[in-house]
Amino acid sequence: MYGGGTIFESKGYRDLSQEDPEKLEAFQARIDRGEKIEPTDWMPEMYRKQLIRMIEQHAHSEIIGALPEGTWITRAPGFRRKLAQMAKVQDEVGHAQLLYSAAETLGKSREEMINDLINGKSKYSNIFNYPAFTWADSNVISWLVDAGAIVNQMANAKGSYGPYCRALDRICAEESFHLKYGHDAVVHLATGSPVQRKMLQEALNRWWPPLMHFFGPSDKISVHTEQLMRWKVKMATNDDIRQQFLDMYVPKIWELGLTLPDPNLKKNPETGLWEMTEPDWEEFKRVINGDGPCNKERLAVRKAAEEKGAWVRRALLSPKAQYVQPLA
Ligand code: BYC
Repeated sequence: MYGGGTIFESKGYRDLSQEDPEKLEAFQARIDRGEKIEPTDWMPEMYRKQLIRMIEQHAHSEIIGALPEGTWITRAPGFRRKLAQMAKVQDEVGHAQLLYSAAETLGKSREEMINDLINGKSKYSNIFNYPAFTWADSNVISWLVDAGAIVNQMANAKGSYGPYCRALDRICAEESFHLKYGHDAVVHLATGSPVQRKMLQEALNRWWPPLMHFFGPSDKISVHTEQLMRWKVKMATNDDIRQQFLDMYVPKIWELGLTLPDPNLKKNPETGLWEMTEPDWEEFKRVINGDGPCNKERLAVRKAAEEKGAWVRRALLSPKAQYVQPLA
């Protein structure tokens, strides 16, 4: 449905009906008891493949996600903001390292994952295919995209696959710091001059629709949620996480006197749920399948980094590298 070769189209993997029913039952029982599954434990091939898909996409999102904020390091207003922006971007790349390592425990090498990213075979988060025109765009990412990521990751850190959960725990600790950094930067603009407030409001208007997409398609059309929740890879549905985010952050946005570009956004006092204009899922599909405003640029930057860094990898892997003596 979403194109780009979903996991169910590829050959050579056993589907659940081909697995040993007894092993499958015991596996599900472990998950139901809340046990963690570790890399050397038996697991159905679809569980393995789903985890590789999700963790790999998450890792790519961190590495590509470093780019929109990364472009603002050289133009950050002031030395302190520059230092903080640089540290934040570096953290995101570190998250990718943790996640690639977690995905590698499932049998796909880092080289394959990076190649699949560069060749457009693997997906990464929709949101990083939009441009960060102004410093305020970068601040909105640091605050609200990180906030959205935390809501998702705090839930899934309690999931079933040990290496992914442990990586998420570490990532969330750093993301909470990013969130504070982003909030501080947003408050600075919100309480600044009329020009700063206008710049912030315009950035918020730009990022809101992709942010609503960030949590994934609505539960009515999500493909993987049901099985992933049975396996406790996902601990909440896309709509649940979107609702939690709205609950936590819409009041904070309104508190700053900012508005959101959706006239239908309101909390229904009877259901306790946020109502909103249905996100444009056609745009979402286009963007995640390679046709967003910055997809080509993002992958080109990533590809250039890969090519420029080839000599470093060659040098490190060279047999001569092991003879290099550490400095006394
Ligand atoms: N973007 O069945 P569904 C960060 C795809 S980065 C792109 O609901 P699922 C940060 C989905 O892959 C943190 N594609 O899928 C970094 C599937 O396609 P395939 C990013 C999306 O997996 C730097 C199809 O749509 N967070 O914080 O059950 C700076 C059907 O969807 C998206 C993560 O990666 C999307 N937004 O649920 C600042 C969290 N949504 O694969 C910040 C980990 C859906 O069948 N991932 N698709 O071709 C997840 O939690 C889940 O994968 C999702 C989607 C909730 C995103």
